[in-house]
Amino acid sequence: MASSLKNLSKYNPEDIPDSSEINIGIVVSDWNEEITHALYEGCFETLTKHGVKEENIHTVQVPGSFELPSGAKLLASSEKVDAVICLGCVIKGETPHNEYINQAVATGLTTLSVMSGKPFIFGLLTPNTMEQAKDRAGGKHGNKGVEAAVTALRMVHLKKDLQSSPKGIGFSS
Ligand code: DLZ
Repeated sequence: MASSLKNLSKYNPEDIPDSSEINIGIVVSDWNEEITHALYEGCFETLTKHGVKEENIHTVQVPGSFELPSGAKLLASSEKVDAVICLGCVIKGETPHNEYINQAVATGLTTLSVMSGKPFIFGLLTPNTMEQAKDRAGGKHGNKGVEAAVTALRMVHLKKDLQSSPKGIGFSS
């Protein structure tokens, strides 16, 4: 499997333009907080590394990953944000419960993104074990929080580029 071979969080920082005027929302799930807080640290650090001002990063916590889409919607409605990053960790259990949560989050965030024209980023770990989660929250496969931050910035810059270009496809703000 590809992920057993590499750190998935490697990227070229020069690919991300200055982000000092960007506002970001972050929603963090309390479930598996050892993991989600590590994701948050990686995410926050990456945003500030690219110039996002600390006062322009708006963070809220939700009880579990199932609440990520509704928390994201509430945050986007109450703060001026260019993108919302959702961080959670659902570990596979003895029943299909995890599948329902993961599917609901994926569908919820896709719907929010498409309907609003604003990026809602899927920073949800869906591991089989706690060890796999640790590997992806600052361990040997990097930190999914870093990837989520990079994805958010890339999507915000993509939207800005399209809006400012004559060939822009006309997103509403
Ligand atoms: C109930 C539950 C379970 C069993 N497992 C997880 C998990 O591994 N990760 C997670 O983020 N949340 C879990 N939850 C909580 C649900 O996401 C949700 O908060 C509750 O079902 C209430 O809606």
